[in-house]
Amino acid sequence: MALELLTSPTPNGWKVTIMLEELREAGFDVGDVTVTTIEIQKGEQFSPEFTRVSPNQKIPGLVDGDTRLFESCAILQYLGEKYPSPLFPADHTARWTILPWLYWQAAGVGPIFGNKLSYTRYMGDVDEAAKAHPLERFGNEALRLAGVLDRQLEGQDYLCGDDLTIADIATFPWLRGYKWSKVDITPNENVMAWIDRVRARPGVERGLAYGVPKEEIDSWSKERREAYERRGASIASNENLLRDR
Ligand SMILES: N[C@@H](CCC(=O)N[C@@H](CS)C(=O)NCC(=O)O)C(=O)O
Repeated sequence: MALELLTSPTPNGWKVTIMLEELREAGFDVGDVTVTTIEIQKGEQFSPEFTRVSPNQKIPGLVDGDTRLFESCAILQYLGEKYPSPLFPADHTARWTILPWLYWQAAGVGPIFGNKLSYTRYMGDVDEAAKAHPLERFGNEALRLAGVLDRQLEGQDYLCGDDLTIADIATFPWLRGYKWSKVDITPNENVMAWIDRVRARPGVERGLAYGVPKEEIDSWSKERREAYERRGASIASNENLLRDR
């Protein structure tokens, strides 16, 4: 039965499309994945159909037969277990090297870079003075996290050693968007080299092309930038948070 991915072209969505393409690169036949785009600026994440897959009403969601999954990192782990490879090796010790970094991404990098991005780009109707504190707090914490990543990458190509793993796949989409979230991670040389290394992989290239014209993967057109700002503004609005009450 075909995997069904419910997603959107955002950092959390690209984690899963990159994973699927990296699995194909690793030689697995993951089949014809049915990809359904959830238009989050239109509120499709709140539909009863999507909520059945993702009770948290956020993309991505994955359906594999009777299994319904939400949370991007859980989906990466599920796919890694289903298709054993260096992306998530079967070996116990190797798994427990990777899993803390996967949790670190889910609990730290995603929320912190995501909040920094929201205050930097999307909350156009919030007073500048009111934004100053969250911008400072999330900006400083994002820089600290980039420093943690830089230390971890010292002397190794990927987060957990010589191979790309689900921890890299989870972390990469947020770090590569540092200009968009305006977090100056550039002094972290190991991180910058790692971004280039991960980005150069054909599987990553194909995964990032989901929902984005190939020629715009790295250089955004005015239209795309505006579309992201509109979408981000509707997601970041307080109205969106109150939607399900
Ligand atoms: N922790 C979740 C975060 C998912 C998430 O924040 N998804 C965003 C798009 S990147 C979303 O669906 N936002 C819609 C909303 O907040 O209403 C994961 O890793 O899957």
